[in-house]
Amino acid sequence: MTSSELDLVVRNAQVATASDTFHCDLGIQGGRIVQLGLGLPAGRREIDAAGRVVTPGGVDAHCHLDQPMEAPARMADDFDSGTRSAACGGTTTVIPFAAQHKGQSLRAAVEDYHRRAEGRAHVDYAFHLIVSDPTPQVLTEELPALIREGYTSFKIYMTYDDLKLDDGQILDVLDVARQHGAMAMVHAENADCIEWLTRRLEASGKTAPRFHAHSRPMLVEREATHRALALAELVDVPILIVHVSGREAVEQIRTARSHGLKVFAETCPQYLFLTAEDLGLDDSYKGARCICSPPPRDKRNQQVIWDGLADSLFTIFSSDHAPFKYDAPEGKKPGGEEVAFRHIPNGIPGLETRLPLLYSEGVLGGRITLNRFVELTATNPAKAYGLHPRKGTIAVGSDADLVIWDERAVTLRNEQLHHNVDYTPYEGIQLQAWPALTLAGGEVVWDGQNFHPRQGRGRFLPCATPSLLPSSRR
Ligand code: DUC
Ligand code: ZN
Ligand code: ZN
Repeated sequence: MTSSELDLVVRNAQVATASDTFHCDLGIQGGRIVQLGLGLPAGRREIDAAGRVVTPGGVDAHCHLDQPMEAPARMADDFDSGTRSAACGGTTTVIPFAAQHKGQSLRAAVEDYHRRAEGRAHVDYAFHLIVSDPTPQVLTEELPALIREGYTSFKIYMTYDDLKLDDGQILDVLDVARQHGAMAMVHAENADCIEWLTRRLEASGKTAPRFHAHSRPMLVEREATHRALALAELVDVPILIVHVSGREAVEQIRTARSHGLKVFAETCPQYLFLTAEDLGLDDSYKGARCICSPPPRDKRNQQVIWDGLADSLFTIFSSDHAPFKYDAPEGKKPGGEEVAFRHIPNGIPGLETRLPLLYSEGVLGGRITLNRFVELTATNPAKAYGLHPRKGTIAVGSDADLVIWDERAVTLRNEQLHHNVDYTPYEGIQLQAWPALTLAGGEVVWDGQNFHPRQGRGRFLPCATPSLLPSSRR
């Protein structure tokens, strides 16, 4: 190939990968990176990245888009608005969840979810499964077949009545992960403890949003994390604990690792930038905006999470984007009412703000290295879910999914975001950077001012076996 055939050259970039930072030009052809070098000849299009850091497009491996909910709740973002918002915040691959409802076949859940995504996504996407009804048919036929077809990760819940599995069911599902080399993700909170505490709070009239945090103290997460780790040890399979919120779960994970267990861990922006006080200091309903599970903790626990990001405790940094409008009957005010916390949909938006928050406070705040930022937000999620090296890195042959960073002061306002939610939990926060440009498959999707849609740009990505798993499991 002659270099004149290049579609695009990104010039003078300060490229960061999970392992290295280096200065070079990037040659892009047919949506992929085909050359990395110094002094590449002119391309058909040129972008000057002089003085700018360039990282791989983000891989958001935990987000909920258009996930069917029990009425009246409805997610505010579908694949259109959710992936638009992702792209404008530098994320070029999303992995939301195809959730099985009890009584539904897993295959039907996947087909339904494909219909929701098809033709609407602006960035590439894969699916995790949520297994809520592990019938013999699911365990012996559907799940193994779906893993073979590229759905190589699934989430299991230890709480939420409509999703939770008991310990025997968890063991059965983990055994399928072990046999077929899939990645099992666990939502670790003890359902019975939450129910018991919630009833006690309700009995004493404590139903305001802030009591959500009281109903799910760290002990609840600690116990379930410990149990999930024990169940995985019994089955002898690696697991990934999602949305770890603070010290007690972190300690369980560190201890399990020190005993040689293969455990991966994920955390999210809400555990760095929010505390339980954001759910309210009094009985105001506004705190409903920040209701998510596990709930945000306190400043000391934020530091524990930062420490785990800086050392090797955490594998992945995801958003857990679960978008509900605040002032809406299908959102945080079910049926238009201010209801008791147990009835408020759980989840907060975060697809667009995940990378700028961590880049600003983590990298520019001196808490993590630039390479660790790339590892947590792109490379490891791509490896954990079988998308690497096509996604999650900057290398010859990888998709040309890139973020060019603009290191400038930004005061975050919901009106500048592109999701379909009427608030951001991070309103008014001072950021030090925002993507100046996002490239997805070599096309500009965000230029720092405007979003550039193209119908059908986002493609479905079947996942390979996770490359973070030991090779004997692949
Ligand atoms: N917790 C979850 O487990 N999922 C979505 C949102 C939330 O708060
Ligand atoms: Zn969860
Ligand atoms: Zn979630």
